Amino acid sequence: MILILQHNIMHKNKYVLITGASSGIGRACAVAFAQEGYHLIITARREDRLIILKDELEDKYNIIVLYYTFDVRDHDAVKDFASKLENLDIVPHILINNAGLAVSRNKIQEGIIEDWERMIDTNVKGLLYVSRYILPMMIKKNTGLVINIGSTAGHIIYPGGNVYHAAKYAVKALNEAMNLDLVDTNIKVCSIDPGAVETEFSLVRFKGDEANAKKVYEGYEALEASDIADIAVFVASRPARVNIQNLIVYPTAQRSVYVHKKDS
Ligand code: NDP
Ligand code: 8X3
Repeated sequence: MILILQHNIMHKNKYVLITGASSGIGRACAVAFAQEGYHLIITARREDRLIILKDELEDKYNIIVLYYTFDVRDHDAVKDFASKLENLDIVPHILINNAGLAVSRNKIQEGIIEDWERMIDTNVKGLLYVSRYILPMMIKKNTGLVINIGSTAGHIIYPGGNVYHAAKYAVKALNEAMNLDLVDTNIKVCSIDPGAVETEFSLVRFKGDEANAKKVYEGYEALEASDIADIAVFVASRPARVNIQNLIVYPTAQRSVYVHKKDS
């Protein structure tokens, strides 16, 4: 309890805004930053999960957790969310652009257009919408950090990954661009680019097919969502002069696109 109170004093009144906090890496970031005593603004589409998380973290860490339910692909909803924060006079100190997904693993010539739209609209346009409305608020305070959750899929291609790769290569480009655009501010920008992390990612990719999703993580130890959250906390705890632009993080059993499975 004493430790928790000390942390709260350290980060008093600093908010971390996390998109996609209802599951996986986003949820783990919420827990990790709550442990550090930050207040949270958690967002996603599934309200029931956000409410449970809010109650759990407020009780445990004596912090404020605000939740907002919206789809990052919905430009008007994102704009409306940002203006609600402005009306409350709340400016996030840290923005974690995490909401994202892959859908299917078809070849381009067999691709499903709707899946492509979901990937590009969520991973790229969603990140842009949120950044467009939150960054000006952060710039006014001239302090803070943006963490973009990219992927090793933004660095190297595997078969069937096509449009997901295109989206994550775009996140890599936007991370570099954001760094340049903010060079005359004190706002730091980092992308954390993980390899395989066991979350609901594959369940979403395979449209609820649990058996197929499970196979992705069989025969080796994938990263856990909390591994990425710990790294986000590390990035956020560097001195003001240190800007980590990009971190690539693989499970030990994965090197580039190769995963060493026990039975392989
Ligand atoms: P999960 O499926 O567990 O979590 C994804 C989160 O994104 C959920 O909270 C979901 O919330 C939210 N989300 C998805 N679409 C939208 C949307 N349109 N609007 C708002 N929120 C949305 O997957 P991960 O935690 O693994 O994924 C998080 C990020 O990490 C993604 O950007 C992913 O690309 C990236 N990543 C994942 C890796 C992995 O192996 N798992 C590796 C590298 C990167 P809800 O459905 O409630 O809206
Ligand atoms: C998610 C992990 O391996 O599908 O970005 O690229 S992977």
